[in-house]
Amino acid sequence: AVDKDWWRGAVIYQIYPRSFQDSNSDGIGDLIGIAQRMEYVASLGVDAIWISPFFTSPMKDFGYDVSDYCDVDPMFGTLADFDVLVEAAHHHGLKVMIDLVLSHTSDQHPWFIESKSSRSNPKADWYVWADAKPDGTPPNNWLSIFGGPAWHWHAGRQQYYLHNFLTEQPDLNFHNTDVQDALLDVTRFWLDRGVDGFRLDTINFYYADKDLRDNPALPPEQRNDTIAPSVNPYNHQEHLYSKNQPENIAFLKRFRALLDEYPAAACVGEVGDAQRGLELLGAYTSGPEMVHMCYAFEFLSKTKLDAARVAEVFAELDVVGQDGWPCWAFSNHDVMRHSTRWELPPAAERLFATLLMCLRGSVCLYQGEELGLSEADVAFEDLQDPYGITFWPDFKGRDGCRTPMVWEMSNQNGGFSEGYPWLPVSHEHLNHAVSVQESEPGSLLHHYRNAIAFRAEHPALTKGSHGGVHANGDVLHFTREHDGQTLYCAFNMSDTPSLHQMPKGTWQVIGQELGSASASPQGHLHFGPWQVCLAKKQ
Ligand code: TEU
Ligand code: CA
Repeated sequence: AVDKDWWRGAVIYQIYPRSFQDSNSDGIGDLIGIAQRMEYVASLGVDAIWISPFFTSPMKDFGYDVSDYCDVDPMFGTLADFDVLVEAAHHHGLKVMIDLVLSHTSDQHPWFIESKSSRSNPKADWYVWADAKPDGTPPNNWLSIFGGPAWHWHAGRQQYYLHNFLTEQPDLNFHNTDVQDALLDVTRFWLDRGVDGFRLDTINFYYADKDLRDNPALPPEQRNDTIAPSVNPYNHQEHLYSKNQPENIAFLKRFRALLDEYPAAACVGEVGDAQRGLELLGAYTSGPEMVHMCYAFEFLSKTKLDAARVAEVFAELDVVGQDGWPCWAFSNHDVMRHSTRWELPPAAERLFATLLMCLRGSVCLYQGEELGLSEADVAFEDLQDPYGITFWPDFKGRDGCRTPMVWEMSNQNGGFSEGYPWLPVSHEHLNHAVSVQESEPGSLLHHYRNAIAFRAEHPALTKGSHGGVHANGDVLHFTREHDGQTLYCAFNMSDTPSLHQMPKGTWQVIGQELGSASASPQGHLHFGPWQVCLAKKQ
């Protein structure tokens, strides 16, 4: 029987195809390379892979600018290679999720080429076009995440078009149902080809306000400056009309209805919103006709993840409702790797790995996270990310988390490629290569395997509810419960020892392979630095 609920509590391994494994020595990872490494991915014990975009693309945003949704970019291979990859994944019991970038296309997509050709062609209204103000300036004050106004002047049509990201990523007009239908056809194409699910890029950007009203300024106390406002004022605006429009829900319901025609397809929607993230997560995932889960940004920020912060996030999540299903991540292809971002000592990396595997929700692991890779130092001359090139040195972009995966220490490119890698392999990373950690029983890689296996063995962790997430000083603790199984999870999120009292009841300490602390008969826990305690109710 098909398990329709496979995504609930799943561990999803994110693969950035350019940087995973190169099979033909051109210095760029590809689909056959991924297929060749499926055994490794399966050995981690994860449930699924999410592959960042591999579709035909001019690569202005490294694949997040799609010019043909139904084909593979020659750089990554062919549709036949994709079939090989799906077969390899399924052979190892892994689900395949692909990354659908539906909010915008590349400016080289045939839809856009047609749309820009006149104001009267059949696709004239497929993108968000608007006249200039009388003085020639853009129709409103919306800004692009990647810098400057969100509007680009097109001399041919004598109009502006909307782009929330690069100028080469024009936003589709979701108010037009033909656009929606075309995107659902794309989705069906991949479902028919055997994919098990989707990561949906920027679902909160699908619709733009029909009247294109100006965005208000964001109150100072809500501003979250990752980049100085003098450099990029994006975070000083409340994206009230360019984002999070109520109509998104209606489209997502159409999307879900299509998925439900297939036996067990699931999706995770990406909702990046510094202010309303959890509220939107609740709105988009609560109920069987909504998206299955939302990708949560709460643990991707610079804010140090201490016990109080984790408790606070879960308390907020309780407000949005127990129905909502988050998908947590500490690292991805857009943010600084978390070991560097949070300056974690090795013992803390282990604690965080265990914690991630104990949270209610699903989990994404980003390639190399299981090796404890740090953010790579990429010199300006080697930068590839347009976001980094624009804002250097205030913001160094996303290349530091996108350098190639390291498989072998002895090989100069870490076994990634026999060619010249598109981004340099970090020399520091070589010490953490898979081959090194495989042969060390106490390595972080083995710790991740143990933590993932621990999660998989306990339905309370994958499917269970939690009885409130609490912070007692530096100690984070909660219970997880499912079908008569109750687990207790406690984490000393600090480099100083700590005393903690377990809840009433008889508990058997488990998870010794994860360094679980033993308790006194009275339930006293003497935590060492960054130690955890996992226990099962008798
Ligand atoms: O990222 C979306 C994105 O950039 C947001 O998370 C943004 O940082 C946030 O909303 C700011 O408030 C996705 C992809 O992951 C990224 O690689 C692409 O560049 C982007 O979409 C555009 O497709
Ligand atoms: Ca290649």
